[in-house]
Amino acid sequence: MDYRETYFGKYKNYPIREYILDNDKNLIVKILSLGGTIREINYKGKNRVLGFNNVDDYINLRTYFGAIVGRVAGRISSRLIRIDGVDYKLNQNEGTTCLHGGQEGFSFKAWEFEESKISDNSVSVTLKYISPNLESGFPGEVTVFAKYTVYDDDSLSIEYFAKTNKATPITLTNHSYFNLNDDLNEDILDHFLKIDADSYLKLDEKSIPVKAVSVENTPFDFKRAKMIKSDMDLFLEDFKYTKGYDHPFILNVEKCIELYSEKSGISLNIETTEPVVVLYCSNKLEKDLLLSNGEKTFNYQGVCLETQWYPDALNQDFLPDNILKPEGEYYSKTIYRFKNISD
Ligand code: FUC
Repeated sequence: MDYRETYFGKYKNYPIREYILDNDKNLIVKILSLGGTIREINYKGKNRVLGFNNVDDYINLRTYFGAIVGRVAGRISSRLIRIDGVDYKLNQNEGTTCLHGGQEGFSFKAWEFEESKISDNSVSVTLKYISPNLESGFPGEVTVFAKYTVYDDDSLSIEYFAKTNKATPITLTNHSYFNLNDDLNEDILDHFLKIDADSYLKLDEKSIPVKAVSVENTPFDFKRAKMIKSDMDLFLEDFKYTKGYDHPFILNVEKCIELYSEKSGISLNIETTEPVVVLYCSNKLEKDLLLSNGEKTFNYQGVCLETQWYPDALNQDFLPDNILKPEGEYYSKTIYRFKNISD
């Protein structure tokens, strides 16, 4: 187990650090203090996620590559939210919706180093961010910790802890774009994907949930592993605005998600405490951005599997709320386990 740190760049007056968690076997994870961003997941000598090599690209291009997304991941449909009888005006950074915590989202903040730990079978780093009252319009000062742990069985866990001093909605996730091919120039459409979900959320033209629908006989049935492209017919109504999968799946009790590339033989298994995973396949990723290993971006280059609470829960009567109260504590955990089929 090994822990290292380097200087990555500067953002405003903050030095941005890169924290490197290495299990001395097959897995090295690089995390930036900027947005708690996973910049690289090196498994078996190859990088498996999309990332940039400078601070400006992370700030300006707003791809959310590898970042922690918050205070509320996903879209909130209304400008005004009413909490404990008080109206709050949210920042609207995507037309009339507040996407991924708004303009002042957690992804674009310099997080502080809290601690790092090494044990016989794991190495971890914990980052901290204090989100001020009314940041992007949300009520209450929220203190968040994100703990990243790399284990000797080639898994990575991310744990999120948060406290608030006023009732506020909170939903955190990590926005890594996975590509398990050995070559990031090859798209992810022939990755096999399995999602243990009996239903998904149908979306309106602004990608706001309308209702929960059974996956039975729809392209959203991933209960048995199938290639992402198998049923991705872009002429279908479901894909009209999203240009492919960009939908929340309601996970069954097992909460198991599996991604696999036949080309490399590499698989990723995800387990989570969250009720939902949003599947997004970089449908609208800007073209020709320069990635950290020299490749250029294109559509369907990465798969995001964003484990989280139900999107727009605050405004949808058919979905349970995600309000954190001062007496409560937010906790969420997702584990990402890498394997090579030939091992
Ligand atoms: C995902 C999607 C969005 C958006 C963003 C960058 O979370 O749900 O549509 O494009 O990522």
